Amino acid sequence: LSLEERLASYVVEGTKEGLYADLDEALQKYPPLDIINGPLMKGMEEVGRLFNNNELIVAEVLQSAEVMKASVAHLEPHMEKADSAVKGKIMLATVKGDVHDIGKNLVEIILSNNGYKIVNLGIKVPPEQLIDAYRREKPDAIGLSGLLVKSAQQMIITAQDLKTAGIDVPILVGGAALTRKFTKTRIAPEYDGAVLYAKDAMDGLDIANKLSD
Ligand code: B1M
Repeated sequence: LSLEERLASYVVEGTKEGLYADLDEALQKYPPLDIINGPLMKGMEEVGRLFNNNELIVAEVLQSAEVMKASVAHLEPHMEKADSAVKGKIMLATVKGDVHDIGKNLVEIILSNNGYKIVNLGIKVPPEQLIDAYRREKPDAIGLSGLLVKSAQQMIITAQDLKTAGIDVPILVGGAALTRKFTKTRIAPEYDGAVLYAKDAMDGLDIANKLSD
């Protein structure tokens, strides 16, 4: 197998045997984010496909997620860091009912490496918790992540609850079940502030930078 194929296969197989040596080799050729967005994400897509076809069980997908997390942690120190002043404070959460956090945590790494102070509220965060944390932390923006189809619906509810609580800072939304169109036609109308869709973590950074300019 080529290096790229091996990297994808660690994720698919859920094994770390040889992973770190191959990640170090890949770092000689590619920037860390390209390794994540390329071979590692390709592995995750395959995991998603196999899971969908009932060829993998949740326990196996958890091992794949573990490999993805370990890889991101290994690559993180090699990522470019802007030593700029703090550009703003962003609160991140995976919405109520959803446990997927690899994408959200990647967003945290990218934003915090680029001058943002991040308050990461974790997973399955109900609107009430988000509102309490908003009042405590006073962030400049709120980032919501969700991968399940029902999480897209949950984002509508969350936006409504935030609005009712009088909150109108920009909301950044991302995750596999969302689209730009859904964000614009279904979530944004329920909220007083801006609701912006990010297709990936880098897009999230671009949007945050535009907001803070
Ligand atoms: Co789950 N899962 N999962 N899963 N899982 C999906 C999402 C699924 C598509 C798999 C499938 O069936 N093909 C499917 C969803 C179906 C649907 O609703 N459409 C699914 C399902 C069904 C489930 C369960 C219901 C399974 C079950 O129990 N029967 C269950 C849900 C439990 C719950 O949430 N209540 C479940 C559980 C799990 C595990 C716990 C085993 C594990 C998660 C572990 C973890 O996160 N700690 C898991 C995994 C790993 C996946 C897949 C395979 C991979 C997700 C991932 O981490 N990708 C996934 C299939 C897939 O996506 N191919 C799947 C890598 C990550 C970097 O990408 O999170 O998309 P992603 O983030 C991207 C962008 O979306 C974006 O940036 C990132 C890239 O830069 N982004 C943002 C994300 N959030 C953002 C926020 C932003 C900006 C950008 O700003 C705030």
